[in-house]
Amino acid sequence: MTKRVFSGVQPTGNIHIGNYLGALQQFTRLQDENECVYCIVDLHAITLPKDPKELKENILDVAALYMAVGIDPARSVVFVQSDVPGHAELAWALMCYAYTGELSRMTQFKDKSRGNESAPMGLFAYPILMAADILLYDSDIVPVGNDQKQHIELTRDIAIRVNNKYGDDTFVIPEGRFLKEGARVMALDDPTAKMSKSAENPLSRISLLDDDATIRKAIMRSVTDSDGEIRFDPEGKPGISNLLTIYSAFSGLSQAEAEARYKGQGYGAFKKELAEVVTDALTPIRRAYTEIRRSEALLRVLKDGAERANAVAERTMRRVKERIGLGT
Ligand code: AQP
Repeated sequence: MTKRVFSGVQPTGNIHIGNYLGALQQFTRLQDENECVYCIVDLHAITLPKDPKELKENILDVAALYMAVGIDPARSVVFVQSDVPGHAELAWALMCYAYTGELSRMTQFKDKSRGNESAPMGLFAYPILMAADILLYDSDIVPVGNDQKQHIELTRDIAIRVNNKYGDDTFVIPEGRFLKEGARVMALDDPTAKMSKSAENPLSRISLLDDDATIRKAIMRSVTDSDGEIRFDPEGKPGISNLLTIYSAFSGLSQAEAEARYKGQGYGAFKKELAEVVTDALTPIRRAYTEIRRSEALLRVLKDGAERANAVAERTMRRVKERIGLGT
């Protein structure tokens, strides 16, 4: 039976190779055998303040990037979250079944709020909106990076809780889909932290739209260690291990094959070849992006996607409201 796949990316600029390897690359692969729904999650983006003009542009940037990496709107539903009202509506209902204790334990909230009492409520409630995004489409599979594991678990817990109260077929219980390699790409300037869009240092990441010179510079300056051996050991050698992960993801070689290939060579030579492998892979994406971003078809794709998504969302909301006892 065909499975329903759902996932999303925030329109916050600087989409990087962590987002690509952890999420986007899986999105394109899953299209062949599943019914896929891919969202640009703009409601999530406002959990931290954004410039309205910039946000609008970033929404279209991510939509164009989706297609540039190979998401095909003829096969998959591509749309913007705030164009489908069911996301916010279901999030409110789920909020009434989630516990403040379980949300307080979310590491992403703890990292981003750092105990600040004026952290926005949206930052705290973000995982519930994510649960609504997923459950609204009766999703079976959710391809995401490792950093989202905890939020997927929470989604499952809330869905099971609601099902226990109102009937097993209220929500489909989704499963996270994580890659073995590339599920957590680390920052180039600090391989103990995950690569992130919002990190201050632009050389901490490789953005999909960076030019070749910037990519080379970021890789050549990446933090490694002083023992000079190219070996996969995330605990002892986080920098080199991260570079090997990136190399293997872009070259198609396994980590062991990559390790064997560079055994006995210096870090400089390895980094140079890594930069080549990465720029070779990203150049066609950048070219496709430029063309799609200029095209008038982009807005039509998003409008059509929102209509298709809304049809599914309205069906789910009717079911959920009926079970809970809401409405006339
Ligand atoms: N470093 C990463 N390695 C692998 N996967 C990653 N993802 C994010 N960072 C890495 C995955 O990318 C998808 C989209 O992420 P998002 O846009 O929803 O936001 P995020 O997880 O908050 O991404 P960032 O880059 O870390 O942004 P900031 O700095 O704003 O917090 C998700 O599937 C995510 O797992």
